[in-house]
Amino acid sequence: MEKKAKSKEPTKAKLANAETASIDEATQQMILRAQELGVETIFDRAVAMKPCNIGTQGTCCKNCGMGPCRLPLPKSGIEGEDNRKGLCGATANTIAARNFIRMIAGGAAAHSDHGRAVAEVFMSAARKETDAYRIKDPIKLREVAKWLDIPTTVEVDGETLDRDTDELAVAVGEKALGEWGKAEGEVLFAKRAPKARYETWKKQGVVPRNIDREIVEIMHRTHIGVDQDYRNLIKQGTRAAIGDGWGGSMLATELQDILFGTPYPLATEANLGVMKEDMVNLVIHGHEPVLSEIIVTVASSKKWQDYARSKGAKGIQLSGICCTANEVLQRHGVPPCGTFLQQELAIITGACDAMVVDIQCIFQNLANVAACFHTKLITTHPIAKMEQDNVIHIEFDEHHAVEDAERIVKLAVDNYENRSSEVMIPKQKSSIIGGFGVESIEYHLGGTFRGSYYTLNDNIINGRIRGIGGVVGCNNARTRHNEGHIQVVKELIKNDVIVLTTGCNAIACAMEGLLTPETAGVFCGPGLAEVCETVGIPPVLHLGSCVDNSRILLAAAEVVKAGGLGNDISDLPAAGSAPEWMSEKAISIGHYFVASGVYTVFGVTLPVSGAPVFQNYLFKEFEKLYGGMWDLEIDPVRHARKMIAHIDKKRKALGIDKARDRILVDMDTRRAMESA
Ligand code: NFS
Repeated sequence: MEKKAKSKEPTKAKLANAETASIDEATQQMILRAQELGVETIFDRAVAMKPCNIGTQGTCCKNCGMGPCRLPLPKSGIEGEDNRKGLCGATANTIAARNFIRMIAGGAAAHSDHGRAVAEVFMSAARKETDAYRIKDPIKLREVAKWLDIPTTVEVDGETLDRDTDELAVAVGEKALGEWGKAEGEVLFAKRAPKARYETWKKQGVVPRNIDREIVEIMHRTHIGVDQDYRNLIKQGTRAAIGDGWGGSMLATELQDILFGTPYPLATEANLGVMKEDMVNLVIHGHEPVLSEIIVTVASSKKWQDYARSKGAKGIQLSGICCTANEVLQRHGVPPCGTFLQQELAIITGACDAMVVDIQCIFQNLANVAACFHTKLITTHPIAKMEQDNVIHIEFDEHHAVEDAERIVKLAVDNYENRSSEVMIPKQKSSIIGGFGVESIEYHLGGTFRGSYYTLNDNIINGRIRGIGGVVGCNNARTRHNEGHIQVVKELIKNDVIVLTTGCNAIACAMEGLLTPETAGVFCGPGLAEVCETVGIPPVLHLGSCVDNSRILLAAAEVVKAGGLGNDISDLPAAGSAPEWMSEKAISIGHYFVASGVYTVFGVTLPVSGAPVFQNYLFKEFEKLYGGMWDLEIDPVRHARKMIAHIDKKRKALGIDKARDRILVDMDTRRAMESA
């Protein structure tokens, strides 16, 4: 038989279907545009390459040179004893637990190292080694000082005076930096959790000693032949995750607020349509706001706007991707041009004159995409470089922050005239209100008069607000871009659950127009709509970047403190969610939510399905230990309904499951109720 000659034609790469890849029209248009130009994006790669079935189950061990040992669940399931083991005898539970807590270590390290970098810049600013930064929120400085056990007053001639701000800032910076590696004691912010929560952690032996140590210990315990009990492994994962949420991430948020200003609500726009054809487009991408803060100042200065005009542009348009976007959005109103999955698309517009990146969530493929256009891709962080030759590295240092920012802005402006290909910027963009925080929620819902979370609690108790949903996290190219985010959030607000959002979920909601007060009348249940319309807030509150999930923890602690809803976060009618997670940071966040007492549902997949006993421990047994537990639900509507069911369970336990009749009370009755 004659053999068929093999075709010499290169096989055509499979391409993504734009409509099934994303729910967002701007994204769909740009996927098609990329395909038309022959530029490959993550959407195409996700079609061409399937994930590993064993890795997604969490049961591939490559922690030594004898493996990888692969222990997938047999197709027929496990009947009787589970005899699967690696060469050393490690069970599926041990392997999945080791992998899981290594993900926590990766995520906690990323958040915490970000926090440390901010603390270092904070120290330089406090010591006046740089004049690019100064303390912008002295009130928060004093509050944080108290939590770090630093005296905020001094006695002078028998008089108690406020300590000098600069001197206090140095003391805060030094103490904060110590939190990463101090030899004794425990992470000080753990005491910011409600007392009952702290007691639970004490009882379980998971109060972190310092931030770094818990991460290092994960690496030790997961080395071959060390910890081989999934319960003990995850206990260490819990300690490291608490060290992230209530340590590294919280310090990052607090120090950034002190240094750059505590966010208050402001208006801007979101999606690729914020880029402007007749302006220099400089896109800021990454996570650490220390450089982007200065870029915002430089780029908006008259000097540089004039320079852009001298080059024929109408000015400089900044926009952001990922969490750097959330940082400069919440403090300056810089519009986000997209979520994690849209980073390549911003360049494919042909209008991105420069993209400046720092750390985390940055595709290496940006360099390949930038090479197809005139875009200058600039890395800035000593720990995050790229091997491709077309990438420019301008190493940022806070001691010459303004000079660095000016070099970057100049590169972008000078590149404006080099636009070669036709520009195609999608028109889509939505108006948004972003930049909420623990303080502004208190102000908006409590007012200056009350100054507490009482009003929020009151509305939860009377049933207008059914509960609180913390919906956060990434995009994941294995699922339709933004579909999970939007469906989960819409289902929650439809059922009167107020949503606190951060990270890429926040940007997805922004793009969908959910971050406006007007949304309330359209998508919310009647109770939540009434509250939002009365106080003029959106039903979905943008709380910032992923390290700012610490704001959700602190808001939850405030709700507990305000009273009437139990003694602990685990008593609250609240639930967490990451519908499209993909990063190790998301696993660390999910785990500190759970350890803080929150029922937390993830979408897409969770790498524990190959180890049913370990999975059951996380999904069920954990509730007995911490009051919070994990869950996985791929279908977004069912995902939201599971959260609502949990919220209802908590309402019932609190005895507030039957909403009180909404009767108008006169002042005398109200006074009587309040004094009761
Ligand atoms: Ni969070 Fe922010 Fe987005 Fe995911 Fe990445 S940007 S830190 S990790 S992808 S939400």
